[in-house]
Amino acid sequence: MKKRLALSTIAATLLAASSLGFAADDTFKIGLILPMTGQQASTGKQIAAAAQLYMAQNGSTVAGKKIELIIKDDAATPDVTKRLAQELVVNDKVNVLGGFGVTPAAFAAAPIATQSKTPMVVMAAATSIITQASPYIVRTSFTLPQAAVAMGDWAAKNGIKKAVTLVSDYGPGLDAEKYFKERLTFNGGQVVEALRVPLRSPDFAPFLQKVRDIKPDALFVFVPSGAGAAVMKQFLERGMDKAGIKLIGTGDVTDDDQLNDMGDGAIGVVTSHHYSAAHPSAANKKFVEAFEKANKGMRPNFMAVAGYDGMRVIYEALKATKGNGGGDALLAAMKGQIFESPRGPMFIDAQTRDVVQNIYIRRVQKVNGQLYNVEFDVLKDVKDPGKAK
Ligand code: VNL
Repeated sequence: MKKRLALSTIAATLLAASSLGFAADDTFKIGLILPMTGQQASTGKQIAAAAQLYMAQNGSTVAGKKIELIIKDDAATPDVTKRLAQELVVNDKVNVLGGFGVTPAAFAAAPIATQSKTPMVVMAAATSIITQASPYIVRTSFTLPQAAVAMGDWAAKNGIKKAVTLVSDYGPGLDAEKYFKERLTFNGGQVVEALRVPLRSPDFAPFLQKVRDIKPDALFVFVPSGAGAAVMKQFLERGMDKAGIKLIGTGDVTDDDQLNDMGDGAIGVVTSHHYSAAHPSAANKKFVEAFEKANKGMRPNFMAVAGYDGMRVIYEALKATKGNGGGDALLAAMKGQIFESPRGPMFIDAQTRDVVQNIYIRRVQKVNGQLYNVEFDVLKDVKDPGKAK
């Protein structure tokens, strides 16, 4: 009863806000909700920096509208995300919502996007099902099934018969675990143990000790961006690499934000992902150089590229609607966009509103004295395998 009352109050407020119509002024507001503090702060920092770079490079006036970027910190806490999304829609009257560092944050904001008909550009969260939480969601990051399936194929073809999976115990981790296992098993391999660690303040030590005892051919890991260095450190400290256990995973674990500080022990780790700062294209070279220059040498990671592309999707939608489209028109103009991203070719599938992109197989190598994920194989135009089920 109480819940129903609260929901109807929100709906009434949103209705009142939207019936006022679009602000008669010439501003176009983009409200990004990002984890700028707390455990996922690196994700917020990367996306905010990339969004600001995109604006610096492409100007802040589009189709006669002055773009205003509003960044709010939710510390990856869904209750806060929800409140901020409401405030941005009702008080600030943003035209587009964006950001969303973790899956629970994206889910918390989805009903607000639906009720207020505000396009919501997901720039980080990567659980497959997120795009189904609202018809107003468009995603520019990736999905864990996209990346994990590629690793399941690669592992089986590269002598990995027995694997253990170790994932953060929430949406993206469960997707990674499921799709890696399905694919490895399909290819004749086996997951002998599936370990899940808590998302908040994870202690990897007891889990890694267990893996050491099992001694599989490989340990497949998914942890969210920002947690990879801790896993790598503990893995190496236990001498697991020397014991013949290969570390593999989705590219979240060898995140470009942390990779260069992981030490030479990380060399040789193979992962699958949609973006590497070492992606050899002119567009990426330009992006990485400009990003590093604007951010005191900070290397862009897969979060940054999704923020950058997310801004592009918003800018192009604003151009296509000539500055006077509401939420539905903007959303329609986001669907089906196709362009060259620093990651490679990228496409927003009009049916699913999800990203279709290349998934690369990469190996950590030293290039000019720095550690990078060097791409050596590619699966082209991968759709989210989660959508087919
Ligand atoms: C998520 C997925 C978050 C992949 C991540 O880092 C990540 C998520 C913050 O969906 O919560 O690398």
